[in-house]
Amino acid sequence: MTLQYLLPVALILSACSVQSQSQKGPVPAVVEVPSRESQVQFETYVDGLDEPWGFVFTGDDHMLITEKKGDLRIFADGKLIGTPVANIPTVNSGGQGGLMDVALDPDYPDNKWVYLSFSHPLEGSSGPSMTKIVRGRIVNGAWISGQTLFQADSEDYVDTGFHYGSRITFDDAGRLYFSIGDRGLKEQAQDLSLPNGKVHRINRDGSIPEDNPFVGQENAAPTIYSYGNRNPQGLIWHPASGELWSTEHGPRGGDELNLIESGKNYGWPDISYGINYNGTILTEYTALPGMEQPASHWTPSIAVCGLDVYTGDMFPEWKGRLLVGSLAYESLRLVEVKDGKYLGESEILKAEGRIRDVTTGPDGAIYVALPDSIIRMTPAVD
Ligand SMILES: [Ca+2]
Repeated sequence: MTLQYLLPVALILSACSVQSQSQKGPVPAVVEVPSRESQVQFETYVDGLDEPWGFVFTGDDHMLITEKKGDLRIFADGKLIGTPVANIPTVNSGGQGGLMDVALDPDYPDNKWVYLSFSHPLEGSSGPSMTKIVRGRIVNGAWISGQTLFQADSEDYVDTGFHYGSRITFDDAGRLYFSIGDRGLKEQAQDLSLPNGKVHRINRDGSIPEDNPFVGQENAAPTIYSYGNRNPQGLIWHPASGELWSTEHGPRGGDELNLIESGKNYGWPDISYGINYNGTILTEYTALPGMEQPASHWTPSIAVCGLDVYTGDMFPEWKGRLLVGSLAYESLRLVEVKDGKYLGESEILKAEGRIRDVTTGPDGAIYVALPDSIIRMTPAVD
């Protein structure tokens, strides 16, 4: 499908520059962000962490937590175990790399599979690296039965320390989605033969779903689900709507909320609401034919990281809304979406530290990873 689809688009691009000018700015930036901070209170839940990147509940008061430097920590019965999990894969923790997301199999109570994403070095713990996905089980504090589910070709490993993406989520059929950022090589986000700048979809055992959009297409990686994604560090399947949502970092401005759909092109770097970090123009286009618009964008950037759907009962009116973390603004946003559209947002936490990850707990509280801790947010008591 896609070669026929791409070639006409390339022709249209050159013919349509006047028309696309008139398409500029069809999606307004987020402006109104009322505060609902007074509706919540919070307490420290896990202390003594070193740059937690991802975390997941394995039961009430039980968690697995990744630390960027390369440790997987166990929180059990309300206590952080001193010794990290033994024998997990070696990471390249340089730059933005490290041990990144952790997720549980949809049938975890039965099969105990734990999934990890990390910046995998070709050799040792430095040098060329790429996002890799593995699964294994944790028995007596050690990683066992490890399986590689996704690993890029070694010639596609790169020496930058940027934009690993790395979020993992599962849909209701149990298929695994993960993101890889553009690794700082922006043009490669449009190259379907390369793994970076994409959202990927695989089965839980690492096999490739037959209905993936680029299966059977020459010079396209069959794991690719969407492309033109700069650095998605938020990715979540919405259990009620069946939609796949992503937040991705823009350059300077242009952080995006995207509804990710099969085979679609999210435009990076050909369209963006952002500019280069040095203030120069990155692209004159915010919209072009054949490229998806974000559902909304944050300009200036808030540095979006971590995304979940609120699914608990503690805040009944927030059910189904997105929880969006922000590094630079140290802000947790509650975002309302409906039928794939952005409806608005409010701020429910501010200035407690850079937010790397967020999740609804089994008790319905909201848990947020800060630079050295995880906090628990509950309804404010009058
Ligand atoms: Ca985009």
